[in-house]
Amino acid sequence: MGRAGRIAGLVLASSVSLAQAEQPHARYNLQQPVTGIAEQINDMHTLMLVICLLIFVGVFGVMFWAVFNHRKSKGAVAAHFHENTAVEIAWTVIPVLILLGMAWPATKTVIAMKDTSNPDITVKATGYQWKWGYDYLQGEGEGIRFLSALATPRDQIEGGAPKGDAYLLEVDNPLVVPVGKKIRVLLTANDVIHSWWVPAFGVKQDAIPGFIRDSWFRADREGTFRGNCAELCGRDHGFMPVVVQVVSAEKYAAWVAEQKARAAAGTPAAAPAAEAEPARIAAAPGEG
Ligand SMILES: [Cu+2]
Repeated sequence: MGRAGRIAGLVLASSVSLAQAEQPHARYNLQQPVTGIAEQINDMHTLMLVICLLIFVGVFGVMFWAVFNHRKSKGAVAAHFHENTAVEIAWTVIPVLILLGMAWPATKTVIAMKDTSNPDITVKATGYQWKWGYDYLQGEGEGIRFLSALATPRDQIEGGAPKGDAYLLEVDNPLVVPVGKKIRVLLTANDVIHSWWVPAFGVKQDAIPGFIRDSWFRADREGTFRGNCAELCGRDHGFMPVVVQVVSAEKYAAWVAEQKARAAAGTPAAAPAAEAEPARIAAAPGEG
């Protein structure tokens, strides 16, 4: 298998395991939505699928009905009509109505996705080859910074040990956020374009060097939610998962206090390499 094939295989494998991790039913559908936006995306996906199915059945139904009932062996003679105004209006107006019916909810959702105003907490996520850096810029936890890198043991990747449930979707330091709060995520990258993607939140935003983009989510329930870098960003593209831990307000406050204490003591435990220079991060060992 060539290099492209290997990359394609990795992408496929990581997205399949992403869907299956913790949610066996997600094998055949989108992941269970955890935010209002993801809920809207899920509903829209179902709506569009139903519309497509109806069009499919309608078009093929008429086609097969015509083929069977107006076949030559039955003595059917083709009708010759041109410039039938009624038909032309119908086949223009009906698709326009269908498109408007799909564009209306889609536009509403896209506008809601872009509304990053009034966040409770703002976090900057920086994509590196191949890990994520998180900076809590505003709100409870302000000042916390750490790197979040793949924690899947090398043995599992090389086939020396059985693969865990969250294979390639586990990190050393997950992003921790409180439940029910609006989290604004600012995105940028240090080297190449990455993409921060958490399907259950309905968030997928490119992280582009030299630019700041943003997105937001408000998780409805606690739990651990997983995603991947969704932009082909280099050799270890398939090895830079996104893990978000949504916890209660109390647990979050405790976590913040712990991080602050660690920072004050200078212990680089759960928040290591806060000041790590990009050059060293890019050349971090342990990959490949
Ligand atoms: Cu990436």
